[in-house]
Amino acid sequence: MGTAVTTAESSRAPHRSAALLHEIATQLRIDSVRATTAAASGHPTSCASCAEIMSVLFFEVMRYDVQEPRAAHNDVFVLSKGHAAPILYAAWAEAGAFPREHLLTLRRLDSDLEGHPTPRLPFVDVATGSLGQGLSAGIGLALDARLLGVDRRTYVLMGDGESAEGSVWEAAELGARYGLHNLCATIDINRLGQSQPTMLQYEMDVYKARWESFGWQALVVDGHDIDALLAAYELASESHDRPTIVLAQTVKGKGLPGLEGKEGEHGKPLAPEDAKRAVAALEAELHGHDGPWAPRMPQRGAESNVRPVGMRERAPTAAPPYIVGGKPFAPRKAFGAALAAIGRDWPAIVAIDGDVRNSTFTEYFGAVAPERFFEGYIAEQNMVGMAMGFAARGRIPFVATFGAFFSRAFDFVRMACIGDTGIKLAGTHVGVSIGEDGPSQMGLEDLAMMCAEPTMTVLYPADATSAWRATELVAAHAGPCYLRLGRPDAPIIYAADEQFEVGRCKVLRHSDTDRALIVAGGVAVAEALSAHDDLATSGVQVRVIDIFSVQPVDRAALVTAARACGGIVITVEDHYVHGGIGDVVLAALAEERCVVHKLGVREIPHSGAPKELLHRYGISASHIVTTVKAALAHAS
Ligand SMILES: Cc1ncc(C[n+]2csc(CCOP(=O)(O)OP(=O)(O)O)c2C)c(N)n1
Repeated sequence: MGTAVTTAESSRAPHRSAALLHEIATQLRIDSVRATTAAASGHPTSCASCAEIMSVLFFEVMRYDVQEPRAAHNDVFVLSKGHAAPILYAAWAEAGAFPREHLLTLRRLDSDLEGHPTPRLPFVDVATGSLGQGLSAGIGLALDARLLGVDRRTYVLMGDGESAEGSVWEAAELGARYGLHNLCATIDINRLGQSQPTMLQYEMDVYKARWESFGWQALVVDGHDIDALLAAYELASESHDRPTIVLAQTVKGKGLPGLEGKEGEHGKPLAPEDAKRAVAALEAELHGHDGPWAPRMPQRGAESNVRPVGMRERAPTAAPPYIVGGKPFAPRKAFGAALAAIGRDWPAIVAIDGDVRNSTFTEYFGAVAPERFFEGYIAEQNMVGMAMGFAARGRIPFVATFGAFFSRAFDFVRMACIGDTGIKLAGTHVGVSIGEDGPSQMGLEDLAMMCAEPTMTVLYPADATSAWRATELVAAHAGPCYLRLGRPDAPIIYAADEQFEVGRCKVLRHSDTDRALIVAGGVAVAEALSAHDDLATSGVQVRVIDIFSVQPVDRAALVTAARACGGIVITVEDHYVHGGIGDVVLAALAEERCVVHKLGVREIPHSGAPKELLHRYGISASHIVTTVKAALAHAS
């Protein structure tokens, strides 16, 4: 088994006895079997393989206050292999967080003990269950501890099948890059995935070589040997320069009669009769231990007043410096300036960028708060995962990259939304208006993606002033947010004292004789205003709305405006035509007597000059004019 950590290597102080920890592991197995059989679903064999790991971590290694699970001093545990939720719940019940009987409510609609963990539970920081995400969250949690100056440790438990995910290796690289010695991950190497053996099975030497090559201290242990596990976690805590991975060789279904190491049993609860037999066999191993077992409390020293960073301890604002009619300015650049202005003295704010800081302008924040700026390198999944970890502890993490590249991190975004985790995503370089770089760099489906999440707040500012205010708004907003930020310089249309709100649009042009409503966002707002002026010269009055808040959308204002304009509506957006502003407006007006014409990008675009591309793909002022005229002709 490679270079194994053995009991002999540990010269540590006496631990809670191995016999006792073994007994707790047995109890955790019993609870996992009972709960999954009661639920008639779940993953008992995935719980059974990690019972000793859980027992050792929760009842010997980790220091935490059960009554205050998110206290800044507590060691943190992330169950990345979220399908083993029953054993996580069993551990917390054993620690005294709630009565053991409650475990039998697993997976019921009226219970927070869901199939996979969510932060609805006070002891869960981030939602897991989509494999490959927990380590990234662990990095955010470990960096948060470093920023706070507390010596808490972060523990992450992964599956071996799970470690095939590329995101795990993004996280592995970054954890080493930041020298996170306060981070310790464990892989439960039980040889089996869901439908087949894992790629590496029990090739422990290969695992070790890989993790070491990524810069981690890698310790191979027998994952059912309590003393060996204790020794490994002790060594992990002694690392001063790098994170540790405990490579725990285990047996899937360990301790469950007839199921040990058996293929084809993943995700299958035991039938009631089999469960009875398994529980009886496990209970025979118990020697009358008298739980619940109090975990070790954190040692509160000089820093005992440290609290998690409060989400809204202070929400500073600053006046945007842009002048209406003045020099055009890019929304993305205004975002960078606003983030630096509000974040400089606001400790909750952190920023993570994917090697595009001079395009997203998070470099401004990096210059004023370098200790809270984290280069995420070109690893977008990990960036969003890190942000989840930060946000779980009350920080306000801004993740910035080109809007297009959030698509590769969308599963992380999805999981952040499941956890109602307050990540703040800033997507720049959206639409064809980025110009010459061409379609690979253009965010053209980001609105569809982000608006698909019902709890995601999506703001799309049209100029620098509103981009500044949107940055402040998302920072102060508790839930997940997406900020869509145009690349080119845009005319300044709002005065510094203009008030913006989530869920409110802006009516920019209106008259008593408006015959059509144009709803635009971002770069298309200037096109809509230009179309308005053009139409006015030929005697056609139109109303122009800057949507600003794409989700939630200002339905009341849209309905009022659409009615005032005789039900003729034209939407314009620098985004593919499906799933963006047009569809949001259509949905808002679904019960109205309206005709909605959607102008958006309908084909794969080409490189070119921004203005040229707006025209080529049908979203320029002249297309709006033509569409309005055709719609009016058709209606008359
Ligand atoms: C990203 C992702 N892909 C697929 C699944 C479905 N799934 C759930 S558990 C599992 C097998 C996990 O195997 P492993 O990581 O070895 O964990 P074990 O249960 O063996 O401890 C799979 C494929 C998932 N939850 N997430």
